[in-house]
Amino acid sequence: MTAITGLVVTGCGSSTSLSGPDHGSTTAPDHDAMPGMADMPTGDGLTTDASGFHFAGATSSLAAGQPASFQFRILGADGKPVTAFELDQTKLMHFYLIRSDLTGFQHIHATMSTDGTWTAPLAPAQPGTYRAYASFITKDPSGKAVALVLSQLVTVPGTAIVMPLPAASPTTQVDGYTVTLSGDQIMAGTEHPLTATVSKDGQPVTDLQPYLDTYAHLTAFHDNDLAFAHLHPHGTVNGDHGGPTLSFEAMLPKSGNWRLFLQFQTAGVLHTAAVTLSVR
Ligand SMILES: [Cu+2]
Repeated sequence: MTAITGLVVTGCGSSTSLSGPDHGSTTAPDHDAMPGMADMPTGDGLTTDASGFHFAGATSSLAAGQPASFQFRILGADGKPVTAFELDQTKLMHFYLIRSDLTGFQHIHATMSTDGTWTAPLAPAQPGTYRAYASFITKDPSGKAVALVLSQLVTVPGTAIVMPLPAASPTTQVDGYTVTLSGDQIMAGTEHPLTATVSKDGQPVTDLQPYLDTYAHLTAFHDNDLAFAHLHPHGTVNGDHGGPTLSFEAMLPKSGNWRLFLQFQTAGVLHTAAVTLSVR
């Protein structure tokens, strides 16, 4: 359908990725130019094990309604904790938490102690079933870089008040900002350019600050099974002048509804916009 078609706002000259005839040929160099991009994981993040590595959470339960620490280790094929990681978008570890109804999103940069134990300080979580993800780059025994997203289920005891998934929409609001998605209908398993445009009070926003080496960080979770996807941004950052358009390469591995979490920063404050995207 045309859920996100026809709403393109081309507010600046950098938004040329939507339909350039040589788009395909520019994709690879773009990714190579960004640290970690060439090693983006391809799985759906739904397993605790991949490529000989194991995600070992210290617990599968968190107390409801209070700040908590989630500790975990990444174990190698030899069963020993991995302690050598590579920077990916300026961080060694990206940790995500999301509830089964795609609410309660948290994106945390965990810190590691010398024995390989990672600690993610979490904001209070409401009762329910969650999935906790670790996204990282490390090296396999042969020295080859491996980018992985591993996850496990985490329960927050109590009575869960499950929210219905908001209907697919090209636009959403957060902290006074409006985020509008545009681009072709996204088909499962193929790369599509996706543009997010940020405005405030009807005016284009052009003071986005760099966040993790980009002007926007976009993660997506699939309705029902919580499959994970990280959408790759185009372009490089240059001071606090990001926006109003943000270009991504969207590769969503399966059809259905995805909940997108777009994080961007202005005046030192991080904003997280959530929107539902329908993939065919
Ligand atoms: Cu992160």
